[in-house]
Amino acid sequence: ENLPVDESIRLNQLGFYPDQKKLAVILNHEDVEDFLIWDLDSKDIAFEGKLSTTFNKTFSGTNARVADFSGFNEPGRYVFILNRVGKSYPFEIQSTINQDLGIASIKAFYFQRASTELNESHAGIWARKMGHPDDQAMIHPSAVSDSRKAGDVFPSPKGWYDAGDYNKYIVNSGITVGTLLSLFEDYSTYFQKLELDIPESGNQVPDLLDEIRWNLDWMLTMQDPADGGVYHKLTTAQFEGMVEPHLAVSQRYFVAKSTTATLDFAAVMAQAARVYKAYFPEESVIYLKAAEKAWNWAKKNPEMLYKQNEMNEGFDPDVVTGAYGDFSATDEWVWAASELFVTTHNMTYWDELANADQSFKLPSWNQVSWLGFYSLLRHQDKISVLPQEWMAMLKINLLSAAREHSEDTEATAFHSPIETDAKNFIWGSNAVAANQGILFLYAYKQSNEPIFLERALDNLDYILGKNATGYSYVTGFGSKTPMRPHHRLATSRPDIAPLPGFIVGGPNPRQQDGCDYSSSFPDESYTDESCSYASNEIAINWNAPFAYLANALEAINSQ
Ligand code: G3I
Ligand code: 9MR
Repeated sequence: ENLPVDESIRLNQLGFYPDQKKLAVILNHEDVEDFLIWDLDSKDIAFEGKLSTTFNKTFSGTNARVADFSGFNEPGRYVFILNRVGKSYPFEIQSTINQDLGIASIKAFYFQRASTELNESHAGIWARKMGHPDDQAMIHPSAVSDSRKAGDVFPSPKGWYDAGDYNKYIVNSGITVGTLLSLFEDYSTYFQKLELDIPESGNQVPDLLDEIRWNLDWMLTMQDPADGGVYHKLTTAQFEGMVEPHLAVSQRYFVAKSTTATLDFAAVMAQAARVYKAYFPEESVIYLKAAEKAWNWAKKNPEMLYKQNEMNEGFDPDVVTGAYGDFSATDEWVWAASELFVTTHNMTYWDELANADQSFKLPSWNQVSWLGFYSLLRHQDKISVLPQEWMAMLKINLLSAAREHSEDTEATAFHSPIETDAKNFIWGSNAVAANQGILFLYAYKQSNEPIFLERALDNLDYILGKNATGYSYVTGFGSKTPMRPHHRLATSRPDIAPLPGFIVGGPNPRQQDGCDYSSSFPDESYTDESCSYASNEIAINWNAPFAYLANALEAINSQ
């Protein structure tokens, strides 16, 4: 037990469900054969096994072997010991292993709330003063319309800070809220009782829906009531310094309406209208009206794409914060039409879908068609008016994509789907892992094939430590976790631990931040430094799919 922790042993640093596949990956050590699982409570050997004889190569060429201890399923607290080498970080085997993780992944959104103080009773040591009241946000010259002129001020409070910065962007809020509402729709029984310990806890509404509403309230303020168009973002002209929210007081602007923001808004509001109907019937009506108005604006303005560089010519002040620039709205039309159709059953929206590209595209902020298709599949029993072959094609595409993303997993060094393609390592690669996990869970629901559940868990293991850097990429969960995320709420409070429950962006070989990275290999391009916004920032659109994955697995396992 006094063995040193050996970093060549990579495994999920939280642990496993009793009947789950359990793997550790061992780097180097070609000569070692035997491993054992040591029980930290009884201080005894609990299981003995041998490493695989197959060597897989990492991206950097290192030999990797697996230790498979799936046959061991006694609940408890353990370390993995490699004979003559060392031990792993501790882990547990437990039937609710991801419960606290799931709760923290959603509580993270509470920590991101703008326009409110956080009290110690809910936020603990992360209590903070109110920042960004956003009661006097200004119309930027790019956002002028018949009814609103430059310099006019309107309130735009609440919402979640997007990421490590303090701005609020509709496009990114869109996929975030859509993913969280889908999590609720897919596992509503589980969320009836799940407590997040937020100010609204104890009312008659599931906490997840209370939390999401904080952002919906803000999103509503981003629609111009005169014409239904939705502003792209609410932002300072430049990023604020790394200061606490109440000290970040630069003027905030409503910036340019865009087609993508307006359609994402329409999709989210349409979905919210049906989800909240049973809890807040009046809001539900408001949401649907807002969605329809947004849709109508987009119909009249289908080409208003947000191009930040063009916008900066001639406008004062220049706006240089997150662009979320996306030069095709094709997928946003699909998403909005799908959600509006599911909620209203109005065939107008089907017209938009009939000739849509049904091929699978992994969701990301600039690729949202499958948020809509997931919703159509989720509600397939209630929308039987749609042509059956068309719906069948969606299901076929879903399952074959899940197979494709899962293929060759066993041949990768870390036995995870994200590792099967170097192209998965983009800015926010950890959200690629999480979104693949969601794909697998939908494929599992549609087919009942256990391999898909296993693949979702493979990517969760990857996120929590079975990977090329040995980090568990979620703050506060695991033994080696990000301590210096690019997160103004954290960097401005160096005296306390980073806020828990946040997944960082993860390995990104393009390294656009210019920080020092110790490696340039795709899955090693990560540095736990606060300068590293390209690998170590947190963001709501990454936490949402991560929250989906952790909570859905927990819901499935608790059934
Ligand atoms: O479109 C290309 C694709 O063709 C290519 O294969 C791929 C290879 O890396 O790059 C793709 O473009 C990338 C784009 O994201 C779409 O994924 C760009 O290189 C990359 O620089 C860009 O990164 C975005 C980043 O902002 C910079 O604009 C991230 O997706 C996005 O998550 C991030 O979002 C920021 C906000 O702007 C501000 N708030 C924080 C937030 C998180 O970092
Ligand atoms: O903090 C900003 C982060 O949220 C963005 O993702 C990133 C890329 O747009 O930019 C960060 O801000 C940096 C800016 O781009 C350059 N100057 C330093 C800023 C803070 O590190």
